Amino acid sequence: MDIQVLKEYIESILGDTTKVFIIGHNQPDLDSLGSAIGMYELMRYLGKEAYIIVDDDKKYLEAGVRKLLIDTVRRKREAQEKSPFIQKNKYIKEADKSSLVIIVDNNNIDRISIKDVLNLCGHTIIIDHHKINGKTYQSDYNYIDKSSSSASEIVELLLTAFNYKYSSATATALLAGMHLDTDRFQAQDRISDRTCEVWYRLVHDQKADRMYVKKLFEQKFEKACARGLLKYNRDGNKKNTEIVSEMIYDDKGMPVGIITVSYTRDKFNPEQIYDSVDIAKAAEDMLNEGPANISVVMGFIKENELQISLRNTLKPISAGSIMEKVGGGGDEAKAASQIIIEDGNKIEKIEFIEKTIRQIIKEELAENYLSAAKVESIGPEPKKINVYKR
Ligand SMILES: [Mn+2]
Repeated sequence: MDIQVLKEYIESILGDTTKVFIIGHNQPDLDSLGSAIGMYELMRYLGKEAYIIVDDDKKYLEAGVRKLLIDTVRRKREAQEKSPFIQKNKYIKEADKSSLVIIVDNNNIDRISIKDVLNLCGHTIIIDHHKINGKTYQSDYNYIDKSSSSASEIVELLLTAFNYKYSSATATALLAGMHLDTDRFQAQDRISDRTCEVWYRLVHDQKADRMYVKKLFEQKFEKACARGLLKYNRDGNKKNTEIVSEMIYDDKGMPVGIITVSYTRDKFNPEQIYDSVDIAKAAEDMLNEGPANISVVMGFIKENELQISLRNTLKPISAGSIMEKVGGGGDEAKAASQIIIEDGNKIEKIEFIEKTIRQIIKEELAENYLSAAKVESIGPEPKKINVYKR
């Protein structure tokens, strides 16, 4: 891919363009937001009225992303400029045939919030580094370079192709995007010589704030602490995690061992909204840190949407087949389900769902563990079944 071609394409259509709308994927990450901020600054430099569309509710954004977004708005306000960010409804009001939409860090049409109103604008461009697939949108010009570490890397190359000395704040946002998608420059296979050149320009020429980027990633750590609060008891006898032992029997019906299942949900703030990934990770943590062979974590991911994540270490139990019974799915080791909880007594409803899952697991164990000899660990960190000594 040649960045000059992208530059020339943008120049060729910009004369007829009045407004530019930049959009990353839904539930934006730091690369999506960082590359959007970079394109915003370029469009402003080229004299265009520009906007970044983020239609996600701020409170559901990942902590680091939310911080970068809020700090960007604050910085603009301090410089007496308007916020770059708008929501979908503003796009619908403002877009017309002289508008350009630039999609960054995404080429999947299902992952943009303005999918159904994309035809309001006259032109579209994609700038991305993800694989193309059946959902790839064919814009007027698709610049998709899989050899780039990140969309932020491509946007930096474009800024440089325009010979534009972008601000330190934009360098910082782009650096955050590259950090995320290269796993903080640990993922060797995603880093090229070009990645290193871009990094050098961001940090040394444009003075990206490396300490700030570090803090954005620490926000993730704070979330990990939130995960800890979800798992462990906060007060006296009340516990968020309950360990349940299920007996297993031999062929003669004699009890020969115990399988432990942990059930976790936030009993102190039952309506607390968690990140979907945190719930899944908490279920993994329960296997790695606790005595459980099977762990179940339940928590809200939206006001009325409950997620159940299940992790399992034992064959022939299948996490997927348990979750299928409550409308979800997965494989042997990992499975999940998302359930819409209509208004009414939410807590009662969660308790009922938990009871149902306990029953399903009990039945699943009864079906599969008539003989303890069948039990086989499928890891990742195998826990021994507590077998009775007789
Ligand atoms: Mn990316």
